[in-house]
Amino acid sequence: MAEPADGNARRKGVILTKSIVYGNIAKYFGKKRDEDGHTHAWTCYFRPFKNEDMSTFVRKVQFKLHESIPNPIRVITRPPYEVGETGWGEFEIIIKVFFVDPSEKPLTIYHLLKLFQNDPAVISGKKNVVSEQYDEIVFTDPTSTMYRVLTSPKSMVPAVRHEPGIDYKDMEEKALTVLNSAQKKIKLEIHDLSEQLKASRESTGKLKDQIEQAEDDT
Ligand code: V91
Repeated sequence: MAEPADGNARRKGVILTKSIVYGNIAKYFGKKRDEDGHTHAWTCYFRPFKNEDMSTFVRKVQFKLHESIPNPIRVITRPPYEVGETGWGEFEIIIKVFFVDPSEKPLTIYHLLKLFQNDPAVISGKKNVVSEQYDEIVFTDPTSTMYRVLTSPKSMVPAVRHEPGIDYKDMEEKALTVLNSAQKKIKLEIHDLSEQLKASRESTGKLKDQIEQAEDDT
């Protein structure tokens, strides 16, 4: 359906955030597979922190895997946004999130695929490796289109599978501490820059007056 004519107008001063979790889970086969030497099955994912259907504001999620893996660029257009593979080694996966509004810059996330952990329960194959990060997407001055899809009430969705044994509350608290201190720092920078701008405007005004005066004198 077509957007309203002002769908691209930005809501100045509005900040909306979305809590997310991304990472991977890995399961050891218990041995090196004869056919291809692969040792692990893994899944890399991008999920909402809270239960919600992210397809209302996410257009697609692109996972860029190691180039030696067939079809290394995997595009997922509907939840769950995840890629499952088998392999033997760790490498960086680039997760690129595209939003419903094409004028919203895609988000790029770097995740190091983790397969190994020095834990007897993991080495024996009894426990899976989980490596994930909590983060927040910050939409500053969203377009009307983004504002609408980010704030419209969501229908109920099946529960997201969060891995057992992970302290999400602790992760969220730690991430929020980092984000709060970053926000304070940015506020200070904005304050300093406004002061600088004010001073520049004053000196521009004075120079304009001098130019006018000089022009009047000729
Ligand atoms: C690492 C299974 C390719 C280098 C040392 C890996 C790809 C790249 C890797 C893997 C680095 C596979 C294939 C056909 C199908 C430390 N692969 N890079 N699947 N980390 O597991 O491991 S591992 S080829």
